Amino acid sequence: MAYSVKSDKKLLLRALQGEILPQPPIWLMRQAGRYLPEYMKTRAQANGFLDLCYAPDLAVEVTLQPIRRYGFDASILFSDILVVPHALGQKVWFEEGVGPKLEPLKSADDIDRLALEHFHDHLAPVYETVGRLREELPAETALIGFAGAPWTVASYMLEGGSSKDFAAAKTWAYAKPELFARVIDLLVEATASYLIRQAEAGAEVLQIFDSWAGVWPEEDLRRWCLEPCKKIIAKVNAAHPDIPIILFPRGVGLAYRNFAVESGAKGLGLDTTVPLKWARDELQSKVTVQGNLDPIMLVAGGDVLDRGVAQILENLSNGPFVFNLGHGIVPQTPPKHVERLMRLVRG
Ligand code: 1CP
Repeated sequence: MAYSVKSDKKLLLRALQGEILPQPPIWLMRQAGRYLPEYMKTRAQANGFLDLCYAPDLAVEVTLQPIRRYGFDASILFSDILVVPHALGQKVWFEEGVGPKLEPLKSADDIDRLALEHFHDHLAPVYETVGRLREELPAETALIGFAGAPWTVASYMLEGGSSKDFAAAKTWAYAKPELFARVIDLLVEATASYLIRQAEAGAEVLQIFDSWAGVWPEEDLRRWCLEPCKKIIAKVNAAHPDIPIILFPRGVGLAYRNFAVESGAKGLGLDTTVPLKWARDELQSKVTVQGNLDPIMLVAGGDVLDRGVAQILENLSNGPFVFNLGHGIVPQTPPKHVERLMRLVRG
Protein backbone atom coordinates (compact mmCIF):
# COMPACT_ATOMS: atom_id res chain seq x y z
CA MET A 1 0.00 0.00 0.00
CA ALA A 2 2.86 2.33 0.85
CA TYR A 3 3.89 2.12 -2.78
CA SER A 4 0.52 2.91 -4.35
CA VAL A 5 0.93 6.62 -5.00
CA LYS A 6 4.17 6.12 -6.85
CA SER A 7 3.03 2.94 -8.64
CA ASP A 8 -0.11 4.51 -10.03
CA LYS A 9 2.12 6.43 -12.38
CA LYS A 10 3.76 3.38 -13.85
CA LEU A 11 2.52 2.74 -17.36
CA LEU A 12 2.18 -1.02 -16.97
CA LEU A 13 -0.08 -0.62 -13.92
CA ARG A 14 -2.17 1.98 -15.69
CA ALA A 15 -2.60 -0.25 -18.74
CA LEU A 16 -3.59 -3.20 -16.53
CA GLN A 17 -6.21 -1.02 -14.84
CA GLY A 18 -7.79 -0.70 -18.27
CA GLU A 19 -6.45 2.73 -19.17
CA ILE A 20 -5.84 3.44 -22.85
CA LEU A 21 -2.47 5.17 -23.10
CA PRO A 22 -1.11 7.37 -25.89
CA GLN A 23 1.88 5.02 -25.98
CA PRO A 24 1.66 1.45 -24.73
CA PRO A 25 4.05 0.18 -22.08
CA ILE A 26 6.60 -2.29 -23.44
CA TRP A 27 8.54 -5.17 -21.92
CA LEU A 28 9.65 -8.46 -23.48
CA MET A 29 9.34 -12.00 -22.23
CA ARG A 30 12.86 -13.36 -21.57
CA GLN A 31 14.24 -9.82 -21.83
CA ALA A 32 17.18 -10.95 -19.68
CA GLY A 33 19.15 -13.83 -21.14
CA ARG A 34 21.54 -15.28 -23.60
CA TYR A 35 21.11 -12.67 -26.39
CA LEU A 36 22.84 -10.13 -24.10
CA PRO A 37 26.65 -10.32 -23.79
CA GLU A 38 26.45 -8.86 -20.26
CA TYR A 39 24.17 -11.76 -19.24
CA MET A 40 26.71 -14.30 -20.49
CA LYS A 41 29.36 -12.58 -18.39
CA THR A 42 27.32 -12.67 -15.19
CA ARG A 43 26.15 -16.21 -15.87
CA ALA A 44 29.79 -17.32 -16.07
CA GLN A 45 30.24 -16.16 -12.46
CA ALA A 46 27.50 -18.52 -11.23
CA ASN A 47 27.84 -22.20 -10.64
CA GLY A 48 25.26 -23.10 -13.30
CA PHE A 49 21.87 -21.67 -14.16
CA LEU A 50 19.92 -22.64 -11.02
CA ASP A 51 22.62 -21.05 -8.87
CA LEU A 52 22.11 -17.84 -10.79
CA CYS A 53 18.41 -17.95 -9.83
CA TYR A 54 19.26 -18.45 -6.13
CA ALA A 55 22.06 -15.85 -5.89
CA PRO A 56 20.33 -12.49 -5.21
CA ASP A 57 23.40 -10.40 -6.17
CA LEU A 58 23.63 -12.04 -9.58
CA ALA A 59 19.88 -12.37 -10.14
CA VAL A 60 19.39 -8.65 -9.38
CA GLU A 61 22.21 -7.80 -11.77
CA VAL A 62 20.82 -9.83 -14.71
CA THR A 63 17.30 -8.50 -14.09
CA LEU A 64 18.59 -4.93 -14.31
CA GLN A 65 20.76 -5.43 -17.40
CA PRO A 66 17.95 -5.11 -19.99
CA ILE A 67 16.48 -2.15 -18.07
CA ARG A 68 19.78 -0.27 -18.23
CA ARG A 69 20.24 -1.06 -21.90
CA TYR A 70 16.72 -0.37 -23.18
CA GLY A 71 14.64 1.29 -20.45
CA PHE A 72 11.71 -1.11 -20.67
CA ASP A 73 8.58 -0.05 -18.77
CA ALA A 74 8.70 -3.22 -16.70
CA SER A 75 11.28 -5.53 -15.32
CA ILE A 76 10.65 -9.25 -14.80
CA LEU A 77 12.27 -11.02 -11.89
CA PHE A 78 15.12 -13.24 -13.06
CA SER A 79 14.30 -16.80 -12.02
CA ASP A 80 12.74 -19.84 -13.66
CA ILE A 81 9.41 -21.66 -13.48
CA LEU A 82 11.25 -24.83 -12.39
CA VAL A 83 12.32 -23.47 -9.00
CA VAL A 84 8.82 -24.52 -7.83
CA PRO A 85 9.25 -28.29 -8.31
CA HIS A 86 12.79 -27.90 -6.99
CA ALA A 87 11.43 -26.25 -3.82
CA LEU A 88 8.89 -29.08 -3.49
CA GLY A 89 11.78 -31.53 -3.30
CA GLN A 90 12.09 -32.83 -6.88
CA LYS A 91 15.56 -33.13 -8.42
CA VAL A 92 16.02 -30.37 -11.02
CA TRP A 93 19.16 -29.46 -12.94
CA PHE A 94 20.08 -27.65 -16.16
CA GLU A 95 22.30 -29.37 -18.68
CA GLU A 96 24.58 -27.07 -20.63
CA GLY A 97 23.34 -26.82 -24.22
CA VAL A 98 20.36 -29.12 -23.51
CA GLY A 99 18.05 -27.37 -21.07
CA PRO A 100 16.11 -28.32 -17.96
CA LYS A 101 16.19 -31.88 -16.61
CA LEU A 102 14.17 -33.37 -13.74
CA GLU A 103 13.96 -36.79 -12.17
CA PRO A 104 10.46 -37.54 -13.51
CA LEU A 105 7.59 -38.49 -11.19
CA LYS A 106 6.65 -42.12 -11.86
CA SER A 107 4.21 -43.12 -9.13
CA ALA A 108 1.90 -42.04 -6.32
CA ASP A 109 4.85 -42.50 -3.94
CA ASP A 110 6.85 -39.94 -5.90
CA ILE A 111 3.98 -37.46 -5.50
CA ASP A 112 3.78 -38.21 -1.77
CA ARG A 113 7.44 -37.31 -1.38
CA LEU A 114 6.83 -33.76 -2.64
CA ALA A 115 6.25 -31.43 0.27
CA LEU A 116 5.45 -27.81 1.03
CA GLU A 117 7.36 -28.05 4.30
CA HIS A 118 10.59 -26.33 3.20
CA PHE A 119 9.06 -24.58 0.20
CA HIS A 120 9.41 -20.95 1.30
CA ASP A 121 12.82 -21.51 2.95
CA HIS A 122 14.09 -22.86 -0.33
CA LEU A 123 12.67 -19.86 -2.19
CA ALA A 124 13.86 -17.24 0.30
CA PRO A 125 16.65 -16.03 -2.04
CA VAL A 126 14.04 -15.36 -4.73
CA TYR A 127 12.02 -13.20 -2.32
CA GLU A 128 15.21 -11.38 -1.38
CA THR A 129 15.89 -10.70 -5.07
CA VAL A 130 12.37 -9.26 -5.46
CA GLY A 131 12.83 -6.95 -2.46
CA ARG A 132 16.18 -5.69 -3.67
CA LEU A 133 14.90 -5.10 -7.17
CA ARG A 134 12.06 -3.04 -5.81
CA GLU A 135 14.63 -0.79 -4.15
CA GLU A 136 17.00 -0.58 -7.09
CA LEU A 137 14.69 -0.19 -10.06
CA PRO A 138 14.06 3.26 -11.53
CA ALA A 139 10.85 4.87 -10.17
CA GLU A 140 9.04 4.49 -13.50
CA THR A 141 9.78 0.75 -13.95
CA ALA A 142 7.20 -1.76 -12.72
CA LEU A 143 8.40 -5.02 -11.18
CA ILE A 144 6.79 -8.23 -12.43
CA GLY A 145 6.98 -11.45 -10.43
CA PHE A 146 6.02 -14.73 -12.07
CA ALA A 147 5.41 -18.45 -11.86
CA GLY A 148 4.62 -21.24 -14.30
CA ALA A 149 1.01 -22.42 -14.48
CA PRO A 150 0.30 -25.84 -12.91
CA TRP A 151 0.00 -27.71 -16.22
CA THR A 152 3.16 -26.22 -17.75
CA VAL A 153 5.18 -26.98 -14.60
CA ALA A 154 3.61 -30.45 -14.24
CA SER A 155 4.62 -31.25 -17.82
CA TYR A 156 8.29 -30.89 -16.85
CA MET A 157 7.75 -32.82 -13.60
CA LEU A 158 6.22 -35.79 -15.42
CA GLU A 159 8.27 -35.72 -18.62
CA GLY A 160 11.60 -35.12 -16.86
CA GLY A 161 12.35 -32.13 -19.11
CA SER A 162 11.19 -30.48 -22.30
CA SER A 163 8.93 -32.42 -24.61
CA LYS A 164 7.63 -32.28 -28.19
CA ASP A 165 4.31 -34.03 -27.70
CA PHE A 166 3.84 -34.22 -23.89
CA ALA A 167 2.89 -37.89 -24.32
CA ALA A 168 3.98 -38.98 -20.83
CA ALA A 169 2.27 -36.12 -19.01
CA LYS A 170 -0.92 -36.31 -21.08
CA THR A 171 -1.09 -40.08 -20.65
CA TRP A 172 -1.08 -39.53 -16.87
CA ALA A 173 -3.93 -37.07 -17.23
CA TYR A 174 -6.02 -39.39 -19.41
CA ALA A 175 -5.23 -42.72 -17.73
CA LYS A 176 -4.85 -41.67 -14.09
CA PRO A 177 -6.78 -38.40 -13.75
CA GLU A 178 -7.06 -38.62 -9.92
CA LEU A 179 -3.29 -38.95 -9.60
CA PHE A 180 -2.66 -36.21 -12.13
CA ALA A 181 -5.14 -34.00 -10.28
CA ARG A 182 -3.09 -34.43 -7.10
CA VAL A 183 -0.04 -32.98 -8.86
CA ILE A 184 -2.10 -30.10 -10.27
CA ASP A 185 -3.77 -29.39 -6.91
CA LEU A 186 -0.43 -29.35 -5.12
CA LEU A 187 0.89 -26.93 -7.74
CA VAL A 188 -2.17 -24.69 -7.37
CA GLU A 189 -1.49 -24.39 -3.67
CA ALA A 190 2.29 -23.99 -3.99
CA THR A 191 2.06 -21.50 -6.87
CA ALA A 192 -0.56 -19.32 -5.19
CA SER A 193 1.49 -19.07 -2.02
CA TYR A 194 4.69 -18.47 -4.03
CA LEU A 195 3.04 -15.57 -5.89
CA ILE A 196 1.61 -14.14 -2.67
CA ARG A 197 5.11 -14.10 -1.17
CA GLN A 198 6.47 -12.36 -4.27
CA ALA A 199 3.74 -9.72 -3.92
CA GLU A 200 4.65 -9.26 -0.26
CA ALA A 201 8.33 -8.94 -1.16
CA GLY A 202 7.54 -6.09 -3.57
CA ALA A 203 6.32 -7.46 -6.92
CA GLU A 204 3.70 -5.08 -8.40
CA VAL A 205 2.35 -7.32 -11.16
CA LEU A 206 2.38 -11.11 -11.45
CA GLN A 207 2.49 -13.15 -14.64
CA ILE A 208 1.49 -16.81 -14.89
CA PHE A 209 3.12 -18.63 -17.82
CA ASP A 210 1.02 -21.47 -19.25
CA SER A 211 3.42 -21.88 -22.14
CA TRP A 212 2.22 -25.36 -23.11
CA ALA A 213 -1.53 -24.81 -22.69
CA GLY A 214 -2.08 -25.23 -26.42
CA VAL A 215 -1.98 -29.03 -26.51
CA TRP A 216 -5.36 -29.98 -24.98
CA PRO A 217 -8.83 -30.75 -26.29
CA GLU A 218 -11.52 -28.36 -25.06
CA GLU A 219 -12.65 -30.13 -21.89
CA ASP A 220 -9.14 -30.94 -20.70
CA LEU A 221 -7.95 -27.40 -21.41
CA ARG A 222 -10.62 -26.18 -19.06
CA ARG A 223 -9.86 -28.77 -16.37
CA TRP A 224 -6.05 -28.67 -16.40
CA CYS A 225 -5.32 -25.08 -17.45
CA LEU A 226 -8.22 -22.64 -17.08
CA GLU A 227 -9.60 -23.94 -13.75
CA PRO A 228 -6.24 -24.25 -11.94
CA CYS A 229 -5.13 -20.79 -13.12
CA LYS A 230 -8.48 -19.33 -12.08
CA LYS A 231 -8.02 -20.84 -8.59
CA ILE A 232 -4.53 -19.37 -8.27
CA ILE A 233 -5.73 -15.93 -9.37
CA ALA A 234 -8.63 -16.06 -6.88
CA LYS A 235 -6.29 -17.07 -4.03
CA VAL A 236 -3.75 -14.37 -4.83
CA ASN A 237 -6.41 -11.70 -5.25
CA ALA A 238 -8.10 -12.75 -1.99
CA ALA A 239 -4.81 -11.97 -0.23
CA HIS A 240 -3.90 -8.95 -2.40
CA PRO A 241 -6.95 -7.55 -4.19
CA ASP A 242 -4.98 -4.82 -5.93
CA ILE A 243 -2.21 -6.79 -7.57
CA PRO A 244 -2.92 -7.27 -11.28
CA ILE A 245 -2.22 -10.69 -12.79
CA ILE A 246 -1.33 -11.37 -16.41
CA LEU A 247 -2.12 -14.86 -17.69
CA PHE A 248 -0.27 -16.22 -20.73
CA PRO A 249 -2.08 -19.35 -21.96
CA ARG A 250 0.02 -19.82 -25.07
CA GLY A 251 -1.53 -21.46 -28.11
CA VAL A 252 -5.15 -21.81 -26.95
CA GLY A 253 -6.72 -20.26 -30.07
CA LEU A 254 -10.44 -19.52 -29.80
CA ALA A 255 -10.38 -20.52 -26.12
CA TYR A 256 -8.57 -17.24 -25.44
CA ARG A 257 -12.08 -15.84 -25.12
CA ASN A 258 -12.85 -18.16 -22.16
CA PHE A 259 -9.61 -17.17 -20.46
CA ALA A 260 -10.50 -13.49 -20.93
CA VAL A 261 -13.98 -13.88 -19.47
CA GLU A 262 -13.47 -16.48 -16.75
CA SER A 263 -9.92 -16.49 -15.41
CA GLY A 264 -10.02 -13.31 -13.33
CA ALA A 265 -6.76 -12.10 -14.93
CA LYS A 266 -6.47 -8.38 -15.64
CA GLY A 267 -4.10 -9.02 -18.52
CA LEU A 268 -4.03 -11.73 -21.16
CA GLY A 269 -0.78 -12.58 -22.95
CA LEU A 270 -1.43 -13.32 -26.63
CA ASP A 271 0.79 -15.67 -28.58
CA THR A 272 1.98 -14.79 -32.06
CA THR A 273 -0.80 -16.68 -33.88
CA VAL A 274 -3.72 -14.73 -32.36
CA PRO A 275 -5.32 -12.61 -35.15
CA LEU A 276 -5.11 -8.93 -34.23
CA LYS A 277 -8.58 -7.84 -35.30
CA TRP A 278 -10.13 -10.79 -33.48
CA ALA A 279 -8.17 -9.90 -30.33
CA ARG A 280 -9.33 -6.30 -30.64
CA ASP A 281 -13.00 -7.22 -31.16
CA GLU A 282 -13.33 -10.27 -28.91
CA LEU A 283 -10.86 -9.80 -26.07
CA GLN A 284 -9.91 -6.18 -25.57
CA SER A 285 -13.27 -5.09 -24.13
CA LYS A 286 -12.84 -7.73 -21.41
CA VAL A 287 -9.13 -7.56 -20.48
CA THR A 288 -5.94 -5.70 -21.21
CA VAL A 289 -4.17 -7.62 -23.96
CA GLN A 290 -0.41 -8.12 -24.12
CA GLY A 291 1.64 -9.24 -27.10
CA ASN A 292 2.24 -10.51 -29.65
CA LEU A 293 5.13 -9.81 -32.03
CA ASP A 294 6.70 -12.94 -33.48
CA PRO A 295 10.08 -13.26 -31.70
CA ILE A 296 11.59 -14.33 -35.02
CA MET A 297 10.60 -11.00 -36.61
CA LEU A 298 12.86 -9.48 -33.97
CA VAL A 299 15.66 -11.72 -35.24
CA ALA A 300 14.95 -10.81 -38.88
CA GLY A 301 14.75 -7.05 -38.23
CA GLY A 302 14.38 -4.52 -41.10
CA ASP A 303 11.08 -4.05 -42.91
CA VAL A 304 9.65 -7.26 -41.53
CA LEU A 305 10.05 -5.95 -38.01
CA ASP A 306 8.73 -2.47 -38.90
CA ARG A 307 5.62 -3.90 -40.54
CA GLY A 308 4.95 -6.41 -37.75
CA VAL A 309 5.15 -3.70 -35.10
CA ALA A 310 3.00 -1.27 -37.11
CA GLN A 311 0.24 -3.84 -37.57
CA ILE A 312 0.10 -4.62 -33.87
CA LEU A 313 0.04 -0.94 -32.90
CA GLU A 314 -2.64 -0.15 -35.48
CA ASN A 315 -4.94 -2.85 -34.20
CA LEU A 316 -4.38 -2.92 -30.46
CA SER A 317 -3.23 0.49 -29.29
CA ASN A 318 -6.75 1.98 -29.27
CA GLY A 319 -7.69 -0.25 -26.33
CA PRO A 320 -5.96 -1.37 -23.12
CA PHE A 321 -2.68 -2.83 -24.35
CA VAL A 322 0.85 -3.82 -23.35
CA PHE A 323 3.41 -4.33 -26.10
CA ASN A 324 5.32 -7.63 -25.88
CA LEU A 325 6.39 -10.57 -27.98
CA GLY A 326 4.18 -13.60 -28.61
CA HIS A 327 6.74 -15.78 -26.79
CA GLY A 328 10.22 -15.27 -25.31
CA ILE A 329 13.19 -13.60 -27.02
CA VAL A 330 15.42 -16.19 -28.66
CA PRO A 331 19.21 -16.24 -28.03
CA GLN A 332 20.15 -15.32 -31.62
CA THR A 333 18.29 -11.96 -31.41
CA PRO A 334 20.60 -9.06 -32.31
CA PRO A 335 20.49 -6.50 -29.45
CA LYS A 336 20.37 -3.73 -32.11
CA HIS A 337 16.99 -5.01 -33.27
CA VAL A 338 15.61 -4.58 -29.77
CA GLU A 339 16.77 -0.94 -29.88
CA ARG A 340 14.93 -0.51 -33.16
CA LEU A 341 11.82 -2.07 -31.65
CA MET A 342 11.94 0.41 -28.77
CA ARG A 343 12.13 3.31 -31.22
CA LEU A 344 9.21 1.93 -33.23
CA VAL A 345 6.95 1.53 -30.21
CA ARG A 346 7.92 4.75 -28.48
CA GLY A 347 7.90 6.81 -31.69
O1 1CP B 1 21.52 -19.25 -19.42
C1 1CP B 1 20.84 -20.22 -19.83
O2 1CP B 1 21.27 -21.06 -20.61
C2 1CP B 1 19.45 -20.40 -19.30
C3 1CP B 1 18.38 -19.94 -20.22
C4 1CP B 1 17.20 -19.59 -19.36
C5 1CP B 1 16.83 -18.32 -18.95
C6 1CP B 1 17.51 -17.02 -19.28
C7 1CP B 1 16.30 -20.52 -18.77
C8 1CP B 1 16.34 -21.99 -18.87
N1 1CP B 1 15.38 -19.81 -18.02
C9 1CP B 1 15.66 -18.45 -18.10
C10 1CP B 1 15.00 -17.36 -17.36
C11 1CP B 1 13.54 -17.31 -17.34
N2 1CP B 1 12.70 -18.37 -17.57
C12 1CP B 1 12.75 -16.18 -17.01
C13 1CP B 1 13.24 -14.85 -16.45
C14 1CP B 1 13.93 -13.94 -17.33
C15 1CP B 1 13.19 -13.06 -18.28
O3 1CP B 1 12.07 -13.31 -18.73
O4 1CP B 1 13.82 -12.03 -18.59
C16 1CP B 1 11.42 -16.56 -17.14
C17 1CP B 1 10.18 -15.69 -16.96
C18 1CP B 1 11.41 -17.94 -17.48
C19 1CP B 1 10.19 -18.72 -17.62
C20 1CP B 1 10.24 -20.09 -18.20
N3 1CP B 1 11.17 -21.07 -18.02
C21 1CP B 1 9.20 -20.64 -19.00
C22 1CP B 1 7.94 -19.90 -19.36
C23 1CP B 1 8.17 -18.93 -20.45
C24 1CP B 1 8.46 -19.52 -21.80
O5 1CP B 1 9.54 -19.22 -22.33
O6 1CP B 1 7.60 -20.24 -22.33
C25 1CP B 1 9.56 -21.95 -19.33
C26 1CP B 1 8.77 -22.93 -20.18
C27 1CP B 1 10.80 -22.23 -18.70
C28 1CP B 1 11.55 -23.50 -18.71
C29 1CP B 1 12.91 -23.28 -19.25
N4 1CP B 1 13.92 -22.74 -18.52
C30 1CP B 1 15.06 -22.60 -19.31
C31 1CP B 1 14.72 -23.06 -20.61
C32 1CP B 1 15.65 -23.10 -21.77
C33 1CP B 1 13.37 -23.43 -20.56
C34 1CP B 1 12.50 -23.85 -21.74
C35 1CP B 1 12.79 -25.23 -22.17
C36 1CP B 1 11.75 -25.73 -23.12
O7 1CP B 1 11.61 -25.17 -24.24
O8 1CP B 1 11.09 -26.70 -22.75
